[in-house]
Amino acid sequence: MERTLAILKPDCVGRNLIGKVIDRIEREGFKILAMKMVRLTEQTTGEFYAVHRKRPFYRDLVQFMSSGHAIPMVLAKENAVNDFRKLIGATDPAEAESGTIRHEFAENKQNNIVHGSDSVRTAKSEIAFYFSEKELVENNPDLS
Ligand code: IDP
Ligand code: MG
Repeated sequence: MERTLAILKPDCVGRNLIGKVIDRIEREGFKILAMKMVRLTEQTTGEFYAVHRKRPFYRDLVQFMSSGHAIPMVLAKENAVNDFRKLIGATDPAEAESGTIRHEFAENKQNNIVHGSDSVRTAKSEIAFYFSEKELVENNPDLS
């Protein structure tokens, strides 16, 4: 079963939207393999988003992602990576299709509720960034 990394961002947690967003995720058929609540440091978010370090929005993004608690989770489903990107919608909620999580809940291009890996390769490294093998395999012997 394909896996992807999702993160409920600090705006999602701060606006009490955790349950609503997880409901959407589960209704689309994703299985949550692992999940935890974390308060990320600027150092950690900076590393996670290192691919964007030359972009003008990088500093603000790093500050935003470390401004409150966030919830990384590992999701499993056939075509999990692409299906989750479809479910969350475009980066900018103004461009996200109706029915997508960002269209429904996001305030702006930065505060856009949720992260989703953009390829199977990225998903592998992003999952390893937040979760150990122990958390993934020992908790899910039948799903490993
Ligand atoms: P994605 O989350 O849809 O994959 P990326 O281009 O990978 O979008 O950007 C990572 C995150 O950086 C976005 O989810 C958003 O929070 C923030 N971001 C991207 N582009 C902008 C921008 O133009 N202005 C402000 N924030 C941005
Ligand atoms: Mg991205």
